[in-house]
Amino acid sequence: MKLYFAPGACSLSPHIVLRETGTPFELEQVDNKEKKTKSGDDFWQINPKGQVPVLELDNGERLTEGPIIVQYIADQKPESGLAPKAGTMERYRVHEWQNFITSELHKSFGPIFRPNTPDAYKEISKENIGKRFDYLDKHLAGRQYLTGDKFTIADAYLYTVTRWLSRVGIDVAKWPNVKAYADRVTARPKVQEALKAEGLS
Ligand SMILES: N[C@@H](CCC(=O)N[C@@H](CS)C(=O)NCC(=O)O)C(=O)O
Repeated sequence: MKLYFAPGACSLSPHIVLRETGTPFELEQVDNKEKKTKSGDDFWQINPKGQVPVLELDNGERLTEGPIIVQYIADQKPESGLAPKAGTMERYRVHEWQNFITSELHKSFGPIFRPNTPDAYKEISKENIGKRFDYLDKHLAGRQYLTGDKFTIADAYLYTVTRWLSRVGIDVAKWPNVKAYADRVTARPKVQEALKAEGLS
C-alpha cells in the first residue's frame, strides 16, 4: 500500500493507523500547494479532489476520505483492535466519534488556515472549536482514550486535529484532560515513528 500524505495534515491519522496495525506501506509526500508529489507526479491525476490522504492499494485501486481509509486499514488487521468488529455497538461508537471529528472539528480548522478568510469568520470558527474542546475535555476526564482504555482509529484522527490547535494560536493546556490525552498519544511508539517520518519531531 502507498499513503499519499502532507506533513501534519489529516493524512497523519491513516499514517498512524498504518503503523499501529503493523501494515507494510510506503509514503509519498504531496506538495498540497503545487499539487505535485515528491516523485514529480501531478496530484490531480492521483486524486481529482486534490486532497490528502489517498491510500493506494496493492492492486492500484485508490481509496480517499480519511475516516474511511482508517477503517479499511484496521479491518485488514482485526487482531490489532484498532477498530471494533463491524456491526457491534462498539464499532458504531467509533463511527460516532469519527463523524464528530470530521464534521465538527476537522472542517472548522480549514477556513482558519486559509489566508483569504475574513478575520471575523476565523474568530467564529475558533470559538466553535473551543466549544467542541470544552465538551471533549469533559468526556476525556477519567478516560485514557475516546472510547475507553483502548486506542482506536478515532484517536488517531482526534490526535491529528488536536495538533492543529497550536497552529491556529489556541493553547491546548486550556483543556487539561485533552492536553493529557494528547501527551499520552504522542508518547505511543508508533505515533513517535509517524511524527518522525513526517518531519514533525
Ligand atoms: N474529506 C476529506 C478531506 C481531506 C482534507 O481536508 N485534506 C486536506 C488536508 S487536511 C487537504 O488536502 N487540503 C488541500 C486542499 O483542499 O487543497 C477527508 O476527510 O479525507
